[in-house]
Amino acid sequence: MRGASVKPSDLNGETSSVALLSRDQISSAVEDVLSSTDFIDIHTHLFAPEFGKLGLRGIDELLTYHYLEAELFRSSPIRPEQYWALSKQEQADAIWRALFIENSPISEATRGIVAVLQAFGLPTNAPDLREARAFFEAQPEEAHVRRVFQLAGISEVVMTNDPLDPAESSVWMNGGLKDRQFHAVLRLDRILWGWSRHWEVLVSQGYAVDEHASGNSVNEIRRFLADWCKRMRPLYMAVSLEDTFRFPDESTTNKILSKAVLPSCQEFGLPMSLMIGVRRQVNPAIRLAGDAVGRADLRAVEHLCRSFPANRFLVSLLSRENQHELCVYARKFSNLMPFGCWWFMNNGSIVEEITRERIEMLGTSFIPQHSDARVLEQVIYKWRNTRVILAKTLTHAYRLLDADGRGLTRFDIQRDVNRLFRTNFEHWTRLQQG
Ligand code: FIX
Ligand code: ZN
Repeated sequence: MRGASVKPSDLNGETSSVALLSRDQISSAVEDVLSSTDFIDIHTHLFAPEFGKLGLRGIDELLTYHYLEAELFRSSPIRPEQYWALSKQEQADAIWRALFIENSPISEATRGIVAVLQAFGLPTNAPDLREARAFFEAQPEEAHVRRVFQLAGISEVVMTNDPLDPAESSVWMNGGLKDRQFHAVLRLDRILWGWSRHWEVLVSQGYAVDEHASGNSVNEIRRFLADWCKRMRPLYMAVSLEDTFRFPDESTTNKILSKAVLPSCQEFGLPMSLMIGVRRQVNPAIRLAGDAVGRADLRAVEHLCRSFPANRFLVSLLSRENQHELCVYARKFSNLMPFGCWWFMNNGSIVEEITRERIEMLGTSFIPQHSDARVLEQVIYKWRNTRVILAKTLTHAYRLLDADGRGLTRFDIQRDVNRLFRTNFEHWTRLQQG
């Protein structure tokens, strides 16, 4: 059974979880444990069924993922303004033609589509999308969600919930989240770095704030956060930040972060997730695909971890060049939890490198991956790829341990995998705080 943690007392005999594995058995034991353990997907852009059309699924959404849109403009003469004028189905057709028929789909994102089609027994080289469309349209929503989770080997996913998004807030105001396989996250981008464009929305909701977050604004933002925590019951609060993010400084972002958000996180026992390193809209013509990456100054993370020792920080960084520093800071601050290989980091070669480095520097005290899925079925290929890389990196680490003279059991492997993909997160959130 997936997700069950194995206790030595449950087992006996030669094949038991407490029998020492030979060097040759390590690899298959690791693969076995990884494939039989359900993971928690700690950061996605998926929505529970009660959020209706906000939840994206099916072949047209899969193909028009912004990772693939970026690739389309490299392999087709179509210009962005022509592409945006097409219907969703026409866009998907254009991407299928350019990236799957006229070229081999060997990039990470295109292979992902092939893996999803294959998982459902659909043709991976069809001349058009008719059969795939008919299949996805015929799937009853809730049963399909369960099947996808099962194929992906995940028990729960964590959403990204923006309280200032009118489409979302109407759901929260009218019953909110019910599905127990989805969890909420209070995402604060519009408040933390978009304050000058969004403070009036808070005013319209009855909070007495001003443009500079001065006077009583901080208390009012805390009241706003308290109301939304009650409504959403989030597992953490979150923000994505540019590579130029600094802390401390005199910005409104830092004022709201240090005087409202972090004290509220502390009050409600919630970690704060910082995703740092995006360079927004370097090419606005390609919309969501137009963001890039920049190396961040991690002294900001250092200051935050030191100045707010009672707060816990989940941190993911977009630049490959920042990854080693993050491990070093995690060794200095136990209130810092590195997580995931975010966005441009989520490619096999880089995931392997980062994960190996994290294991070497942090043992099992980090969270290796999240999917960042925007379209439901993406979790199938993203988690499959993660398991393949993790099997390699964990096997490597265990073989080194074996060579150093410490025998290893399946129980040890199960305990480590549980920690990496479940309990490190559960212990930091109310999932295991009652
Ligand atoms: O800010 C974020 O959470 C990012 O992950 C996304 O907004 C980004 O567009 C993405 O989809 C990356 O995978
Ligand atoms: Zn994301």
